[in-house]
Amino acid sequence: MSFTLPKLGYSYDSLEPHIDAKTMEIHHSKHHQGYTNNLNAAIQGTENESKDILQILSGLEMTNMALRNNAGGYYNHKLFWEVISPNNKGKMSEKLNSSIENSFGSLENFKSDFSKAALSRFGSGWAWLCSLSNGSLSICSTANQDNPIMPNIGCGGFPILGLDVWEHAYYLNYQNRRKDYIDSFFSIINWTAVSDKL
Ligand code: MN3
Repeated sequence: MSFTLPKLGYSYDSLEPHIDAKTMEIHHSKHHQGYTNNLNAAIQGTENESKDILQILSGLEMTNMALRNNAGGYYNHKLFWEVISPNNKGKMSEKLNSSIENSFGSLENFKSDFSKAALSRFGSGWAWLCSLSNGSLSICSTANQDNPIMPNIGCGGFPILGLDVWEHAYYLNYQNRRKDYIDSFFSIINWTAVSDKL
C-alpha cells in the first residue's frame, strides 16, 4: 500500500500558544510529509508494500535504517496529531482514569513520570505512554523515530500517547526550553482520543 499524509482535525494555529502555527505547519507539511514520502520509497518493490504500518513496524528488520526511520516517523507523527487538540478537548474515560491511578498512583504522578521520560531523552526521540497486555500502563522513551511497536526496542506495550521531543517540534517557540514545551503538552492532550486507544 501507499501511505498518505494524514489530515489534521484542527488548524495549524489552533494549538497556540502551546504550539505555534509555524511549527505546526512545518512539522506536518514538511517533516511528516517527508517521512511519508520516504516510507513509500523504502517499501517500493519490497514485500512490505502489501503490509499495513503496524505489520511493517512489528516485523521490522532493525538494520534497515531507511525503513526504520521513516516507518517510525510516519506512525509516530500520525499518533501525535491524534492525541493532541486545542484546549484539552475531550474527557478521560473511567477506564483510562483508573488505569492511570492503578499504574502510577495519581494523574499528577503520571505527569511527573512522563515529563521525566521526555526531559531525560538525550537528543531526539519520543516519550510514550503504553498499554501492556496485563492491563497496566507504562511510560518509556525511545530515540530518533523508534517506537514501542518495533522489535526488541526495550519499551514494551502498545503506545496510546506519544510526545515528540525532537527540536523541530518546539524550537521556534521554546528554543532550548524543552521543559516548558513538555509542560504545555499537558494542556493540549486529547483525552478522548487517548482513552479510545486503550
Ligand atoms: Mn517530529
